[in-house]
Amino acid sequence: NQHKSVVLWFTGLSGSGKSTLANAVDNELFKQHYQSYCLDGDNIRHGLNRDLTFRNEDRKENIRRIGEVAKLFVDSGQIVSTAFISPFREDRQLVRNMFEKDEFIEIYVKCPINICEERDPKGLYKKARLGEISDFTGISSPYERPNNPEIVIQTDRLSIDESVSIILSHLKDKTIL
Ligand code: GGZ
Repeated sequence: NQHKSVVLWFTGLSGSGKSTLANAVDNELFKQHYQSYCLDGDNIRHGLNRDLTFRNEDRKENIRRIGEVAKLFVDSGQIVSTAFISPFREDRQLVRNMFEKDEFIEIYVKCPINICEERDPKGLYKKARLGEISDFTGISSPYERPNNPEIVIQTDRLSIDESVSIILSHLKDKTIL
C-alpha cells in the first residue's frame, strides 16, 4: 500500500509498554501491507550500540545513532517505529530536527512509575532499588516527559488494541496512510 515515510518515536519509562506497542503497530502495518520496521533494544542495544552504557553521555549517543538509523529507514521508504526510553528532551529534539516537520511523530507512552515498577517484567526496578543497577531511569536517573508529543498513550488505561488503533487513526488523519 502507498504511504508516506515517517518515524514513530515511542518514548517512556522502562516497563511503560513502548516495545510492546511499537511492535504491535509494526505488525498491524505489515498486516495492512505497508512497509514498516521496528527498532528496539533487541536489535540495537544488543548490536550496533552494544558499546554504550546507561550514563547520560552514552544515552545521548544511543539516541543520536538510532536517529541516524531511523533516517536511513525513512529515506528508504519505510514507516519506522522506535522504542527507546530516550529520557532527555534535548536528545529527542535533536532527532526531531533530523527530519522534515511531518516525518517525526513523537508518541509518549505514559504510565505511572509505580505501575511500571509493579509490572517489572525483567526485575530491573527491584535491582535498581537495591542499588544493584545504577543510573536507572525514574529511580536514579531522570525521565523528562515530552511537552508537546503528537500522541499520548496511557498504557495503564488502554488495551494494546485500543492503543494501536489510536495511532493508526492519527496516521490516517495526517494522510500518512
Ligand atoms: C534504564 C535500563 C538500565 C538503566 C538496563 N536505565 O525495560 P527494558 O530494560 O527492556 O528497557 C530498558 C532498556 C533501556 O534502554 P534504552 O536504549 O531504551 O535507553 S535510553 O533510551 O535511555 O538510552 C531496560 C534496560 O535497557 N536497562 N539498564 N540503567 N534502563
